[in-house]
Amino acid sequence: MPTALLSVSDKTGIVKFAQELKTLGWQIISSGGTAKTLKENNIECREISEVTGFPEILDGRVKTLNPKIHGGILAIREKSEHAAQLKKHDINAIDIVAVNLYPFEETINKIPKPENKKINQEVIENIDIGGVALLRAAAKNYKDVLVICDAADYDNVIEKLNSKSADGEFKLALAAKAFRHTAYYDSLISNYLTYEKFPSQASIPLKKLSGLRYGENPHQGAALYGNGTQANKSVVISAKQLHGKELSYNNYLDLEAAWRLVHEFGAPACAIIKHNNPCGCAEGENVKEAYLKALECDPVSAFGGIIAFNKPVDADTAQEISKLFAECVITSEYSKEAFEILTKKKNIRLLQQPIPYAVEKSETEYRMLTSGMLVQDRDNELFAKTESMTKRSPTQIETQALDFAWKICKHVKSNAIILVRGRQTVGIGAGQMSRIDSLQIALKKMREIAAETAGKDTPLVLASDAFFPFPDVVEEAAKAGVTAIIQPGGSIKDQDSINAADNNGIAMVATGMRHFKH
Ligand code: 93A
Repeated sequence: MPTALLSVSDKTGIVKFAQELKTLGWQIISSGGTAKTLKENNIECREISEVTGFPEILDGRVKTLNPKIHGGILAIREKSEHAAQLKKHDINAIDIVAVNLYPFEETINKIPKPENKKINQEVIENIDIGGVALLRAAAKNYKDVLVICDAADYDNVIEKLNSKSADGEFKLALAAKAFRHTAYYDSLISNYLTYEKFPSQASIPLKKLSGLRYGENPHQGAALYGNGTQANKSVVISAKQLHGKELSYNNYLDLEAAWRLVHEFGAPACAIIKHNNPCGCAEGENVKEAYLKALECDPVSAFGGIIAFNKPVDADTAQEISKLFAECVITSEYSKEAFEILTKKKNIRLLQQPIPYAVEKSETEYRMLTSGMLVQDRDNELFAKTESMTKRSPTQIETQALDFAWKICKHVKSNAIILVRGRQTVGIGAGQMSRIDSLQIALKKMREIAAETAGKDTPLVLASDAFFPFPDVVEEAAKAGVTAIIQPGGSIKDQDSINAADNNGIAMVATGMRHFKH
Protein backbone atom coordinates (compact mmCIF):
# COMPACT_ATOMS: atom_id res chain seq x y z
CA MET A 1 0.00 0.00 0.00
CA PRO A 2 1.56 3.36 -0.96
CA THR A 3 2.07 5.71 1.97
CA ALA A 4 1.56 9.45 2.25
CA LEU A 5 2.99 11.52 5.09
CA LEU A 6 0.86 14.56 5.89
CA SER A 7 2.19 17.17 8.30
CA VAL A 8 0.54 20.53 7.94
CA SER A 9 0.39 23.61 10.06
CA ASP A 10 -2.41 25.25 8.09
CA LYS A 11 -4.97 22.48 7.83
CA THR A 12 -6.93 24.08 4.97
CA GLY A 13 -7.89 21.47 2.37
CA ILE A 14 -6.12 18.63 4.14
CA VAL A 15 -9.26 16.64 5.01
CA LYS A 16 -10.46 16.55 1.42
CA PHE A 17 -6.97 15.73 0.16
CA ALA A 18 -6.57 12.88 2.68
CA GLN A 19 -10.03 11.58 1.85
CA GLU A 20 -9.19 11.45 -1.83
CA LEU A 21 -5.87 9.70 -1.15
CA LYS A 22 -7.74 7.12 0.90
CA THR A 23 -10.18 6.54 -1.93
CA LEU A 24 -7.21 5.93 -4.21
CA GLY A 25 -5.94 3.30 -1.76
CA TRP A 26 -3.26 5.22 0.07
CA GLN A 27 -2.24 4.74 3.68
CA ILE A 28 -1.73 7.95 5.68
CA ILE A 29 0.73 8.78 8.43
CA SER A 30 0.54 12.13 10.20
CA SER A 31 2.08 14.26 12.92
CA GLY A 32 0.05 14.94 16.08
CA GLY A 33 -2.15 17.90 15.15
CA THR A 34 -2.71 16.78 11.58
CA ALA A 35 -3.62 13.23 12.73
CA LYS A 36 -6.09 14.72 15.20
CA THR A 37 -7.81 16.75 12.46
CA LEU A 38 -8.01 13.72 10.19
CA LYS A 39 -9.37 11.46 12.92
CA GLU A 40 -11.96 14.06 13.89
CA ASN A 41 -13.11 13.84 10.30
CA ASN A 42 -13.22 10.04 10.40
CA ILE A 43 -10.17 9.57 8.25
CA GLU A 44 -8.07 6.68 9.39
CA CYS A 45 -4.37 7.41 9.79
CA ARG A 46 -1.32 6.31 11.76
CA GLU A 47 0.45 8.75 14.00
CA ILE A 48 4.13 9.40 13.35
CA SER A 49 4.92 8.45 16.94
CA GLU A 50 3.34 5.06 16.29
CA VAL A 51 5.51 4.58 13.20
CA THR A 52 8.72 5.67 14.91
CA GLY A 53 7.98 4.11 18.28
CA PHE A 54 9.11 7.43 19.71
CA PRO A 55 6.90 10.16 21.16
CA GLU A 56 6.90 13.77 20.00
CA ILE A 57 9.24 15.56 22.42
CA LEU A 58 10.39 19.04 23.43
CA ASP A 59 6.98 20.67 22.94
CA GLY A 60 6.83 19.30 19.40
CA ARG A 61 10.30 20.53 18.42
CA VAL A 62 11.07 16.90 17.53
CA LYS A 63 8.20 15.16 15.77
CA THR A 64 9.24 13.70 12.47
CA LEU A 65 13.03 13.86 12.82
CA ASN A 66 13.58 10.13 12.93
CA PRO A 67 15.34 7.57 10.66
CA LYS A 68 12.09 5.59 10.41
CA ILE A 69 10.66 8.61 8.61
CA HIS A 70 13.65 9.98 6.74
CA GLY A 71 14.83 6.47 5.76
CA GLY A 72 11.40 5.85 4.26
CA ILE A 73 11.62 9.05 2.24
CA LEU A 74 15.25 8.99 1.15
CA ALA A 75 15.65 5.34 0.10
CA ILE A 76 16.30 4.94 -3.63
CA ARG A 77 13.72 2.37 -4.63
CA GLU A 78 15.63 0.76 -7.47
CA LYS A 79 18.73 0.24 -5.31
CA SER A 80 18.59 -3.22 -3.79
CA GLU A 81 20.93 -2.27 -0.92
CA HIS A 82 18.55 0.50 0.10
CA ALA A 83 15.60 -1.85 -0.04
CA ALA A 84 17.53 -4.35 2.09
CA GLN A 85 18.34 -1.72 4.69
CA LEU A 86 14.72 -0.60 4.91
CA LYS A 87 13.76 -4.20 5.48
CA LYS A 88 16.48 -4.75 8.07
CA HIS A 89 15.43 -1.71 10.10
CA ASP A 90 11.74 -2.28 9.60
CA ILE A 91 11.21 0.99 7.74
CA ASN A 92 8.29 1.52 5.38
CA ALA A 93 8.75 3.55 2.21
CA ILE A 94 6.96 6.91 2.05
CA ASP A 95 5.79 7.97 -1.41
CA ILE A 96 4.07 11.30 -0.88
CA VAL A 97 5.13 14.03 1.52
CA ALA A 98 2.77 16.96 2.03
CA VAL A 99 3.96 19.65 4.40
CA ASN A 100 2.76 23.10 5.28
CA LEU A 101 5.47 24.81 7.30
CA TYR A 102 5.08 26.73 10.55
CA PRO A 103 3.80 30.21 9.68
CA PHE A 104 7.09 32.07 10.08
CA GLU A 105 6.25 34.86 7.63
CA GLU A 106 2.85 35.53 9.19
CA THR A 107 4.46 35.60 12.63
CA ILE A 108 7.15 38.16 11.72
CA ASN A 109 4.59 40.27 9.90
CA LYS A 110 2.55 40.64 13.07
CA ILE A 111 5.59 41.19 15.32
CA PRO A 112 7.89 44.18 14.78
CA LYS A 113 11.49 43.61 13.77
CA PRO A 114 13.85 43.05 16.73
CA GLU A 115 15.40 46.06 18.33
CA ASN A 116 18.39 45.90 20.69
CA LYS A 117 18.72 42.21 19.87
CA LYS A 118 15.41 41.41 21.53
CA ILE A 119 14.46 38.41 19.48
CA ASN A 120 10.89 37.34 20.01
CA GLN A 121 10.48 33.78 21.27
CA GLU A 122 7.24 33.25 19.38
CA VAL A 123 9.14 33.97 16.18
CA ILE A 124 11.85 31.46 17.12
CA GLU A 125 9.26 28.79 17.86
CA ASN A 126 7.86 29.36 14.39
CA ILE A 127 11.09 28.32 12.73
CA ASP A 128 10.18 24.97 11.24
CA ILE A 129 12.97 22.40 11.31
CA GLY A 130 11.34 19.01 10.85
CA GLY A 131 8.93 20.15 8.14
CA VAL A 132 11.75 21.71 6.12
CA ALA A 133 13.76 18.48 6.51
CA LEU A 134 10.78 16.49 5.22
CA LEU A 135 10.39 18.75 2.20
CA ARG A 136 14.09 18.68 1.38
CA ALA A 137 14.35 14.90 1.77
CA ALA A 138 11.31 14.28 -0.42
CA ALA A 139 12.44 16.82 -3.01
CA LYS A 140 15.92 15.28 -3.13
CA ASN A 141 14.38 11.88 -3.81
CA TYR A 142 11.86 13.34 -6.30
CA LYS A 143 12.19 10.35 -8.63
CA ASP A 144 10.50 8.17 -6.03
CA VAL A 145 8.64 10.66 -3.86
CA LEU A 146 6.04 13.24 -4.70
CA VAL A 147 6.49 16.38 -2.59
CA ILE A 148 3.85 19.01 -1.88
CA CYS A 149 4.64 22.28 -0.11
CA ASP A 150 1.55 24.22 -1.15
CA ALA A 151 -2.10 23.39 -0.47
CA ALA A 152 -2.93 24.88 -3.87
CA ASP A 153 -1.39 21.75 -5.42
CA TYR A 154 -3.60 19.14 -3.67
CA ASP A 155 -6.24 19.01 -6.41
CA ASN A 156 -3.72 18.82 -9.18
CA VAL A 157 -1.89 15.97 -7.47
CA ILE A 158 -5.11 13.99 -6.99
CA GLU A 159 -5.97 14.49 -10.63
CA LYS A 160 -2.53 13.27 -11.71
CA LEU A 161 -2.75 10.23 -9.42
CA ASN A 162 -6.20 9.49 -10.72
CA SER A 163 -5.10 9.60 -14.31
CA LYS A 164 -1.81 7.84 -13.49
CA SER A 165 0.09 10.72 -15.02
CA ALA A 166 2.20 11.81 -12.04
CA ASP A 167 5.34 11.32 -14.13
CA GLY A 168 8.99 12.26 -13.53
CA GLU A 169 8.57 15.71 -14.99
CA PHE A 170 5.64 16.49 -12.70
CA LYS A 171 7.52 15.28 -9.63
CA LEU A 172 10.61 17.24 -10.62
CA ALA A 173 8.56 20.43 -10.92
CA LEU A 174 7.13 19.87 -7.44
CA ALA A 175 10.63 19.20 -6.07
CA ALA A 176 11.98 22.43 -7.57
CA LYS A 177 9.03 24.28 -6.08
CA ALA A 178 9.74 22.76 -2.65
CA PHE A 179 13.36 23.92 -2.72
CA ARG A 180 12.27 27.39 -3.84
CA HIS A 181 9.88 27.39 -0.93
CA THR A 182 12.45 26.35 1.68
CA ALA A 183 15.03 28.77 0.26
CA TYR A 184 12.53 31.62 0.61
CA TYR A 185 11.61 30.44 4.09
CA ASP A 186 15.25 30.32 5.19
CA SER A 187 16.02 33.74 3.79
CA LEU A 188 13.10 35.18 5.78
CA ILE A 189 14.64 33.68 8.91
CA SER A 190 18.16 34.91 8.26
CA ASN A 191 16.81 38.35 7.44
CA TYR A 192 14.89 38.48 10.69
CA LEU A 193 17.90 37.44 12.72
CA THR A 194 20.19 39.98 11.08
CA TYR A 195 20.21 43.12 13.18
CA GLU A 196 23.23 44.74 11.70
CA LYS A 197 22.57 47.41 9.21
CA PHE A 198 23.68 46.88 5.61
CA PRO A 199 25.77 45.25 4.23
CA SER A 200 25.37 42.10 6.31
CA GLN A 201 21.67 41.99 5.51
CA ALA A 202 22.34 40.42 2.19
CA SER A 203 19.80 37.64 1.92
CA ILE A 204 16.71 38.81 0.09
CA PRO A 205 13.60 36.68 0.44
CA LEU A 206 12.25 36.83 -3.07
CA LYS A 207 8.99 35.23 -4.07
CA LYS A 208 7.47 35.25 -7.52
CA LEU A 209 4.19 37.12 -7.40
CA SER A 210 3.11 36.99 -11.01
CA GLY A 211 4.24 36.76 -14.57
CA LEU A 212 4.17 39.93 -16.65
CA ARG A 213 3.02 40.09 -20.24
CA TYR A 214 6.49 41.20 -21.26
CA GLY A 215 9.49 43.14 -20.02
CA GLU A 216 10.87 46.50 -20.99
CA ASN A 217 10.18 45.53 -24.62
CA PRO A 218 7.67 43.08 -26.09
CA HIS A 219 10.33 40.50 -27.00
CA GLN A 220 11.52 40.24 -23.37
CA GLY A 221 9.86 37.81 -20.98
CA ALA A 222 9.29 39.19 -17.49
CA ALA A 223 7.90 38.51 -14.02
CA LEU A 224 7.21 40.36 -10.80
CA TYR A 225 8.84 39.26 -7.54
CA GLY A 226 8.05 40.42 -4.04
CA ASN A 227 10.60 40.89 -1.32
CA GLY A 228 8.89 39.03 1.52
CA THR A 229 9.31 41.25 4.53
CA GLN A 230 9.32 44.44 2.52
CA ALA A 231 6.45 43.52 0.20
CA ASN A 232 3.88 45.27 2.33
CA LYS A 233 6.03 48.37 2.31
CA SER A 234 6.32 48.34 -1.44
CA VAL A 235 3.87 51.00 -2.45
CA VAL A 236 3.21 49.71 -5.89
CA ILE A 237 3.14 45.97 -5.33
CA SER A 238 0.56 46.37 -2.60
CA ALA A 239 -1.45 49.05 -4.42
CA LYS A 240 -4.95 48.14 -5.49
CA GLN A 241 -5.64 48.37 -9.20
CA LEU A 242 -9.16 49.67 -9.61
CA HIS A 243 -9.34 49.97 -13.37
CA GLY A 244 -7.52 49.33 -16.63
CA LYS A 245 -5.24 46.79 -18.23
CA GLU A 246 -2.72 44.75 -16.28
CA LEU A 247 0.35 46.73 -15.19
CA SER A 248 3.40 46.43 -17.39
CA TYR A 249 7.03 46.10 -16.39
CA ASN A 250 7.67 49.77 -17.22
CA ASN A 251 4.52 50.82 -15.35
CA TYR A 252 5.88 49.30 -12.14
CA LEU A 253 9.16 51.17 -12.47
CA ASP A 254 7.50 54.49 -13.22
CA LEU A 255 4.80 54.12 -10.57
CA GLU A 256 7.46 53.61 -7.92
CA ALA A 257 9.39 56.65 -9.12
CA ALA A 258 6.23 58.78 -9.21
CA TRP A 259 5.00 57.66 -5.79
CA ARG A 260 8.37 58.27 -4.13
CA LEU A 261 8.77 61.72 -5.66
CA VAL A 262 5.29 62.97 -4.87
CA HIS A 263 5.74 62.04 -1.22
CA GLU A 264 8.59 64.51 -0.82
CA PHE A 265 5.89 67.14 -0.43
CA GLY A 266 3.42 68.06 2.28
CA ALA A 267 1.14 70.38 0.30
CA PRO A 268 -1.06 68.90 -2.46
CA ALA A 269 1.43 67.76 -5.12
CA CYS A 270 1.53 66.04 -8.47
CA ALA A 271 4.38 64.28 -10.28
CA ILE A 272 4.20 63.17 -13.89
CA ILE A 273 6.74 60.53 -14.82
CA LYS A 274 8.05 59.44 -18.20
CA HIS A 275 10.77 56.81 -18.55
CA ASN A 276 11.49 56.97 -14.84
CA ASN A 277 12.10 60.73 -14.79
CA PRO A 278 9.65 63.47 -13.91
CA CYS A 279 8.60 65.61 -16.87
CA GLY A 280 6.70 67.86 -14.48
CA CYS A 281 6.15 68.25 -10.79
CA ALA A 282 4.35 70.88 -8.76
CA GLU A 283 2.74 71.76 -5.48
CA GLY A 284 -0.50 73.70 -5.45
CA GLU A 285 -3.31 74.96 -3.30
CA ASN A 286 -5.19 71.83 -4.36
CA VAL A 287 -4.48 68.73 -6.47
CA LYS A 288 -6.01 70.24 -9.59
CA GLU A 289 -3.69 73.21 -9.45
CA ALA A 290 -0.74 70.91 -8.73
CA TYR A 291 -1.67 68.76 -11.74
CA LEU A 292 -2.09 71.68 -14.13
CA LYS A 293 1.21 73.19 -13.05
CA ALA A 294 3.01 69.83 -13.33
CA LEU A 295 1.53 69.32 -16.78
CA GLU A 296 2.49 72.79 -17.91
CA CYS A 297 6.19 72.03 -17.46
CA ASP A 298 6.28 69.68 -20.43
CA PRO A 299 2.84 68.81 -21.82
CA VAL A 300 4.34 67.07 -24.84
CA SER A 301 6.31 64.56 -22.76
CA ALA A 302 3.42 64.08 -20.33
CA PHE A 303 1.53 62.21 -23.07
CA GLY A 304 1.42 58.56 -21.98
CA GLY A 305 2.84 59.43 -18.57
CA ILE A 306 2.33 58.11 -15.06
CA ILE A 307 0.65 60.60 -12.74
CA ALA A 308 0.97 60.46 -8.96
CA PHE A 309 -0.75 62.57 -6.32
CA ASN A 310 -0.03 62.76 -2.61
CA LYS A 311 -3.66 63.65 -1.85
CA PRO A 312 -7.03 62.27 -3.02
CA VAL A 313 -8.17 63.01 -6.56
CA ASP A 314 -11.43 64.93 -6.94
CA ALA A 315 -13.81 65.39 -9.88
CA ASP A 316 -12.29 68.66 -11.08
CA THR A 317 -8.84 67.10 -11.26
CA ALA A 318 -10.20 63.94 -12.90
CA GLN A 319 -11.85 66.11 -15.55
CA GLU A 320 -8.47 67.66 -16.35
CA ILE A 321 -6.63 64.32 -16.34
CA SER A 322 -9.16 62.84 -18.72
CA LYS A 323 -8.12 65.39 -21.38
CA LEU A 324 -4.68 63.76 -21.50
CA PHE A 325 -3.68 60.27 -22.57
CA ALA A 326 -2.16 58.92 -19.36
CA GLU A 327 -0.99 55.36 -18.72
CA CYS A 328 -1.60 55.29 -14.96
CA VAL A 329 -2.80 57.40 -12.08
CA ILE A 330 -1.84 56.55 -8.50
CA THR A 331 -3.25 58.21 -5.41
CA SER A 332 -4.62 57.38 -1.98
CA GLU A 333 -8.24 57.87 -2.97
CA TYR A 334 -10.57 58.85 -5.83
CA SER A 335 -13.81 60.63 -5.10
CA LYS A 336 -16.84 58.80 -6.50
CA GLU A 337 -17.25 61.38 -9.25
CA ALA A 338 -13.55 61.35 -10.07
CA PHE A 339 -13.67 57.58 -10.41
CA GLU A 340 -16.67 57.78 -12.72
CA ILE A 341 -14.98 60.36 -14.91
CA LEU A 342 -11.70 58.46 -15.16
CA THR A 343 -13.19 55.02 -15.72
CA LYS A 344 -14.83 56.30 -18.89
CA LYS A 345 -11.34 55.97 -20.31
CA LYS A 346 -10.85 52.31 -21.04
CA ASN A 347 -7.10 52.26 -21.14
CA ILE A 348 -6.13 54.30 -18.11
CA ARG A 349 -4.89 52.24 -15.18
CA LEU A 350 -6.13 53.55 -11.85
CA LEU A 351 -4.23 52.59 -8.73
CA GLN A 352 -5.10 53.21 -5.16
CA GLN A 353 -2.48 53.09 -2.45
CA PRO A 354 -3.69 54.30 0.93
CA ILE A 355 -0.24 53.94 2.51
CA PRO A 356 1.95 56.94 1.73
CA TYR A 357 5.56 56.31 0.88
CA ALA A 358 7.36 56.42 4.20
CA VAL A 359 11.05 57.18 4.15
CA GLU A 360 12.95 54.61 6.15
CA LYS A 361 16.62 55.19 6.66
CA SER A 362 17.32 51.47 6.86
CA GLU A 363 15.87 50.70 3.45
CA THR A 364 18.13 48.70 1.20
CA GLU A 365 18.29 48.95 -2.56
CA TYR A 366 19.42 46.14 -4.84
CA ARG A 367 20.46 46.31 -8.46
CA MET A 368 21.40 43.36 -10.54
CA LEU A 369 24.57 43.01 -12.57
CA THR A 370 24.92 40.29 -15.19
CA SER A 371 26.09 37.82 -12.60
CA GLY A 372 26.10 39.75 -9.37
CA MET A 373 24.27 42.33 -7.41
CA LEU A 374 24.95 45.76 -5.98
CA VAL A 375 23.52 46.53 -2.55
CA GLN A 376 23.25 49.95 -0.98
CA ASP A 377 21.26 51.98 1.52
CA ARG A 378 18.55 53.81 -0.33
CA ASP A 379 19.10 57.53 -0.85
CA ASN A 380 16.53 58.56 1.70
CA GLU A 381 18.08 61.83 2.86
CA LEU A 382 18.01 65.35 1.52
CA PHE A 383 20.57 67.74 2.98
CA ALA A 384 23.66 67.44 5.12
CA LYS A 385 23.75 71.21 5.66
CA THR A 386 22.49 74.29 3.86
CA GLU A 387 25.13 76.93 3.61
CA SER A 388 25.27 80.05 1.55
CA MET A 389 28.34 80.01 -0.74
CA THR A 390 27.97 83.43 -2.27
CA LYS A 391 27.99 87.09 -1.23
CA ARG A 392 24.25 87.22 -1.59
CA SER A 393 22.06 84.78 0.37
CA PRO A 394 18.80 83.65 -1.22
CA THR A 395 15.64 85.56 -0.38
CA GLN A 396 12.86 83.76 1.43
CA ILE A 397 10.98 83.19 -1.80
CA GLU A 398 14.11 81.87 -3.51
CA THR A 399 14.78 79.59 -0.53
CA GLN A 400 11.34 78.03 -0.84
CA ALA A 401 11.84 77.45 -4.55
CA LEU A 402 15.33 76.01 -4.01
CA ASP A 403 14.00 73.65 -1.39
CA PHE A 404 11.29 72.48 -3.78
CA ALA A 405 13.80 72.06 -6.63
CA TRP A 406 16.22 70.12 -4.46
CA LYS A 407 13.58 67.56 -3.51
CA ILE A 408 12.88 66.89 -7.17
CA CYS A 409 16.52 66.82 -8.13
CA LYS A 410 17.03 63.73 -5.97
CA HIS A 411 14.55 61.82 -8.14
CA VAL A 412 15.97 62.75 -11.52
CA LYS A 413 18.59 60.65 -13.34
CA SER A 414 22.05 62.21 -13.36
CA ASN A 415 23.15 64.59 -14.61
CA ALA A 416 20.09 66.38 -13.27
CA ILE A 417 19.31 70.05 -13.68
CA ILE A 418 15.97 71.33 -12.42
CA LEU A 419 14.59 74.79 -13.12
CA VAL A 420 11.84 75.98 -10.81
CA ARG A 421 9.62 78.99 -10.35
CA GLY A 422 7.70 79.08 -7.10
CA ARG A 423 6.60 75.52 -6.50
CA GLN A 424 6.54 74.42 -10.13
CA THR A 425 9.18 72.83 -12.33
CA VAL A 426 9.62 74.84 -15.51
CA GLY A 427 12.44 72.81 -17.04
CA ILE A 428 14.02 69.43 -16.29
CA GLY A 429 17.22 68.14 -17.84
CA ALA A 430 17.80 64.47 -17.03
CA GLY A 431 20.17 61.63 -17.72
CA GLN A 432 22.73 63.48 -19.81
CA MET A 433 26.38 62.56 -19.82
CA SER A 434 27.34 66.21 -19.45
CA ARG A 435 25.84 68.63 -16.94
CA ILE A 436 25.83 71.53 -19.34
CA ASP A 437 23.75 69.46 -21.77
CA SER A 438 21.22 68.82 -18.99
CA LEU A 439 21.03 72.56 -18.41
CA GLN A 440 20.53 73.21 -22.14
CA ILE A 441 17.67 70.70 -22.22
CA ALA A 442 16.07 72.20 -19.11
CA LEU A 443 16.31 75.67 -20.67
CA LYS A 444 14.90 74.45 -23.97
CA LYS A 445 11.95 72.90 -22.11
CA MET A 446 11.44 76.13 -20.19
CA ARG A 447 11.37 78.15 -23.39
CA GLU A 448 8.79 75.80 -24.92
CA ILE A 449 6.31 76.56 -22.16
CA ALA A 450 3.73 79.14 -23.14
CA ALA A 451 5.33 82.55 -22.76
CA GLU A 452 2.71 83.67 -20.26
CA THR A 453 3.51 80.99 -17.70
CA ALA A 454 1.96 81.67 -14.34
CA GLY A 455 4.63 82.56 -11.85
CA LYS A 456 6.82 84.22 -14.45
CA ASP A 457 7.10 87.07 -11.99
CA THR A 458 8.67 84.75 -9.40
CA PRO A 459 12.41 84.14 -9.42
CA LEU A 460 13.88 81.36 -11.54
CA VAL A 461 16.02 78.97 -9.50
CA LEU A 462 18.19 75.97 -10.39
CA ALA A 463 19.09 72.71 -8.65
CA SER A 464 21.95 70.42 -9.63
CA ASP A 465 22.35 66.88 -8.26
CA ALA A 466 26.14 67.16 -8.14
CA PHE A 467 28.72 69.91 -7.75
CA PHE A 468 30.12 72.04 -10.56
CA PRO A 469 33.69 71.25 -11.60
CA PHE A 470 33.53 74.23 -13.99
CA PRO A 471 31.74 77.58 -13.86
CA ASP A 472 29.94 76.94 -17.17
CA VAL A 473 26.57 75.91 -15.70
CA VAL A 474 26.45 79.00 -13.47
CA GLU A 475 27.42 81.26 -16.38
CA GLU A 476 24.78 79.80 -18.71
CA ALA A 477 22.16 79.86 -15.95
CA ALA A 478 22.89 83.54 -15.31
CA LYS A 479 22.33 84.33 -18.97
CA ALA A 480 18.95 82.58 -18.78
CA GLY A 481 17.89 84.66 -15.79
CA VAL A 482 18.47 82.20 -12.94
CA THR A 483 18.80 84.11 -9.65
CA ALA A 484 19.52 81.31 -7.17
CA ILE A 485 21.20 77.90 -7.30
CA ILE A 486 21.29 74.89 -5.00
CA GLN A 487 23.99 72.24 -5.39
CA PRO A 488 26.05 69.93 -3.13
CA GLY A 489 29.25 72.00 -3.26
CA GLY A 490 32.62 70.41 -2.55
CA SER A 491 34.40 70.67 -5.89
CA ILE A 492 38.04 71.72 -5.65
CA LYS A 493 37.02 74.32 -8.19
CA ASP A 494 34.00 75.59 -6.22
CA GLN A 495 35.55 79.06 -6.17
CA ASP A 496 35.24 79.39 -9.97
CA SER A 497 31.50 78.79 -9.76
CA ILE A 498 31.16 81.05 -6.72
CA ASN A 499 32.92 83.87 -8.62
CA ALA A 500 30.61 83.36 -11.60
CA ALA A 501 27.61 83.51 -9.27
CA ASP A 502 28.86 86.61 -7.45
CA ASN A 503 29.58 88.38 -10.75
CA ASN A 504 25.96 87.81 -11.73
CA GLY A 505 24.31 88.53 -8.37
CA ILE A 506 23.26 84.86 -8.04
CA ALA A 507 22.70 83.44 -4.56
CA MET A 508 24.19 79.92 -4.36
CA VAL A 509 23.59 77.40 -1.58
CA ALA A 510 25.55 74.23 -0.78
CA THR A 511 23.76 71.21 0.67
CA GLY A 512 26.77 69.03 1.43
CA MET A 513 24.92 66.07 -0.02
CA ARG A 514 25.06 64.69 -3.54
CA HIS A 515 22.15 62.91 -5.17
CA PHE A 516 23.52 60.95 -8.08
CA LYS A 517 20.97 58.64 -9.63
CA HIS A 518 22.30 56.23 -12.21
O1 93A B 1 9.11 21.60 15.44
S1 93A B 1 9.47 21.00 14.19
O2 93A B 1 10.47 21.66 13.47
N1 93A B 1 9.94 19.47 14.42
C1 93A B 1 9.56 18.44 13.70
O3 93A B 1 10.12 17.37 13.85
C2 93A B 1 8.48 18.60 12.76
N2 93A B 1 7.91 17.74 11.92
C3 93A B 1 6.92 18.39 11.28
N3 93A B 1 8.14 20.94 13.29
C4 93A B 1 7.82 19.83 12.62
N4 93A B 1 6.84 19.65 11.70
C5 93A B 1 5.87 20.69 11.36
O4 93A B 1 4.77 20.50 12.21
C6 93A B 1 5.31 20.66 9.99
O5 93A B 1 6.08 21.39 9.04
C7 93A B 1 3.95 21.30 10.17
O6 93A B 1 4.03 22.68 10.01
C8 93A B 1 3.59 21.04 11.61
C9 93A B 1 2.45 20.05 11.73
O7 93A B 1 2.30 19.67 13.05
P1 93A B 1 0.94 19.03 13.57
O8 93A B 1 0.60 17.92 12.61
O9 93A B 1 1.27 18.52 14.93
O10 93A B 1 -0.08 20.12 13.56
